Amino acid sequence: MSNHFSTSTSGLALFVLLFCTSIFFTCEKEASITDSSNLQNQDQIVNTAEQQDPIPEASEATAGGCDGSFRPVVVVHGFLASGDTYASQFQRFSSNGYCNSALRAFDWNSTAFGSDNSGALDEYIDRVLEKTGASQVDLVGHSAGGGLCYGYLESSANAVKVAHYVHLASSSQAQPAGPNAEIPTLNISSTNDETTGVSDISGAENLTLSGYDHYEVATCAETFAAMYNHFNDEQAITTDIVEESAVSVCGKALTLGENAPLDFATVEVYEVDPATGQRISSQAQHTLLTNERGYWGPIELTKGAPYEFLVLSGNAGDRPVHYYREGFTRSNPLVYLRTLPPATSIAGLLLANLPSDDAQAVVGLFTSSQAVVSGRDDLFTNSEELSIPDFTSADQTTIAMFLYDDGDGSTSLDPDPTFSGIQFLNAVDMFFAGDASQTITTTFNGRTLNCPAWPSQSDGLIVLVFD
Ligand SMILES: [Ca+2]
Repeated sequence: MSNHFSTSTSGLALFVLLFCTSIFFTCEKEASITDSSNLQNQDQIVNTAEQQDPIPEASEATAGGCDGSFRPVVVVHGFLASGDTYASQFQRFSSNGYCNSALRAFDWNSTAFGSDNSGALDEYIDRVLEKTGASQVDLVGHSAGGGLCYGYLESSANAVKVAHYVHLASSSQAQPAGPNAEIPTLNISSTNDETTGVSDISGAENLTLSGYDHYEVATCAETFAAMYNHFNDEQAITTDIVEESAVSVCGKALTLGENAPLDFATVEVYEVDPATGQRISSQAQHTLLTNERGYWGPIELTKGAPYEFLVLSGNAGDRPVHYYREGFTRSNPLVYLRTLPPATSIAGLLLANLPSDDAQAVVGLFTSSQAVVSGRDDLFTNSEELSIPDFTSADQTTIAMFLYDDGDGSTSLDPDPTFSGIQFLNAVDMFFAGDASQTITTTFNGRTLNCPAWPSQSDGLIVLVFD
């Protein structure tokens, strides 16, 4: 099993847009596309008040609007991940003038081993081409997503739709992509990638980074600069995620691992007190309904303020999930909210041990642009260090950790053996009394997220996301 896991990873996030001065939100304009950057039909939003407000003027970087002449970019995530792996890169592309409508994330079920997702990817690319009017896209695959893309591009009928390809932290290949090696291919890997290691593609442009983990190969600024140059034959203006004066976000609700969209789920959005994670108002700032493809938003948020996103699937037996996010400084179209998959799925089996018990709170920690690596990163929850070799050795490439108690009401920090040998996920014994008036404090590399200790049966799960 570990071999399967090793070719696929990643995960997280992307972002949004907004800077177009004349377009309200690219998100909803593309709602009919199945991808991650498009959004739902406006009439499915419960609270539509914010839609009547004009989007504020864009920031300096995007003032004057985006440039619709860029070729669309389609990104493909890896194992256990989702399109939001590319949130930071989408924000960098938009910081360089790309329209959000040209930035597209394909979500697929990376846990269904043996399934062929090429057909779904092809359908997706066709829809992007139709929607944007472009004749070709630029394609990016990370980890297992790289394998998917390479297989997809073996067909000439598919290859003609792709102008350039970027292969991130994925397997070595014999030649550039396309049946005749005709697609200009950029292969990026890292000497510090403990999952796939350094790869090589003869005849391609090979870029070997150092210092970056498996996940960072997809999310780092160096990779962005190389991708931009590969697509456009010129240097990017900036590799920064340029702040905007006003931010809007949109995203998707879906199950972890399977990426099954949650249709007609309710998403309540609360601004929270940075010091406690408590809601500033008991009234949600936005109450949204996801569309049939799981998309929600866009909504305007207070720049820099932390937020809680409460996801209520509406399905019997599903528990609420309370997402806590750091403040947004730039619009983000890839705010993904994952819920637990059914116990019948692979990911669901792994997560079936998560307690449902009002005596305790259950916490998931997600670092969206990197792994947590012992010796390099610092991760603490309620003053307990979690960035220790047992949970976060470099070879585990830990991007998500679950914290819960085995039932004895005390913290032992023992790992849950269910997760041993599985990359990217880990679980550690910690006890948090289920009391929403109490605060759980988590610090990652100097950044802090606070949240209430929601009782896990009545109020569900807590997920903290560090950008
Ligand atoms: Ca315990």
